[in-house]
Amino acid sequence: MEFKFSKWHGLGNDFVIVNGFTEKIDDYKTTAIKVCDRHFGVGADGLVLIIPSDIADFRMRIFNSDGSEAEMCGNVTRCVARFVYEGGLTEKTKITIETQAGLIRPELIFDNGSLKTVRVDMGEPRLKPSEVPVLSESDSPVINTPLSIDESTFHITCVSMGNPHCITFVNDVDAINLSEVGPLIETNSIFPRKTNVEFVEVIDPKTLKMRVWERGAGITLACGTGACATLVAAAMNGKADKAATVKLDGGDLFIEWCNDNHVYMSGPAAEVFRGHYRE
Ligand code: ZDP
Repeated sequence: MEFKFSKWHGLGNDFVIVNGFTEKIDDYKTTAIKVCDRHFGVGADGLVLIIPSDIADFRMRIFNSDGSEAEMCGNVTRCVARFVYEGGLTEKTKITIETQAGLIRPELIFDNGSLKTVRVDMGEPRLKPSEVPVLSESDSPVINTPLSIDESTFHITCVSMGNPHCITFVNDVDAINLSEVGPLIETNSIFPRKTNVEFVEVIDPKTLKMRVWERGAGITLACGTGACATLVAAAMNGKADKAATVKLDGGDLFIEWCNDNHVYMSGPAAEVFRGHYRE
């Protein structure tokens, strides 16, 4: 198998992006595992395919480094928007992208001809437990609800941005042993499709510090959908305004939960290199 690819990152959350209009990949799952491997492959948190859509400008599919498919993704969307615009696949600066969880709309924002930021309409947060999904006795949102695992109790808030997120507020986010507690929450039986796991420290109502353990990928430097879910969770818990900066290990994202109930994410996207994969 051979294909051309381009390597991108959004705040250090890195991806191999493949133009599925011209390149052919046999088995997405196995290829994702191989390509994402940091020693035997290219090295990435995920493999992304851009393919034709019947309902939007493009469709994208994302596979985590363990081969599982994610319904949605934030950092990828900003990278894909630049990829299709700069690669001449579209002339639009406001693009629609079909994902497994619905449509998202990235917009390239320029300042004097150079790209300033990519702002993405990530759609509405989904809060009903059945939509996250998270098992719960009632169908009202899971907000600050105790979850006991082994000796520890976490007060969790669950938000779907198309993919599941479980947010816990803590006093000191650096004191959390993410590689130990992350997988315990990710695979807990109350999450039928597993979950992404976020620990969040409130610096002030306009500034949140978040670290993430991603479903299917482990610790990553940033998670766009996770940052959106974090802002929604913080606002619902009365801990932050409806617009705030979310500080991640790889840098900052600006998140707004607007009056149309949509969440908007603004941040950078960068291409690092292009290559030709073969095996
Ligand atoms: O939901 C999942 O399985 C995530 N691991 C997918 C990747 C999310 C991403 N890091 C983001 O920025 O939203 C791309």
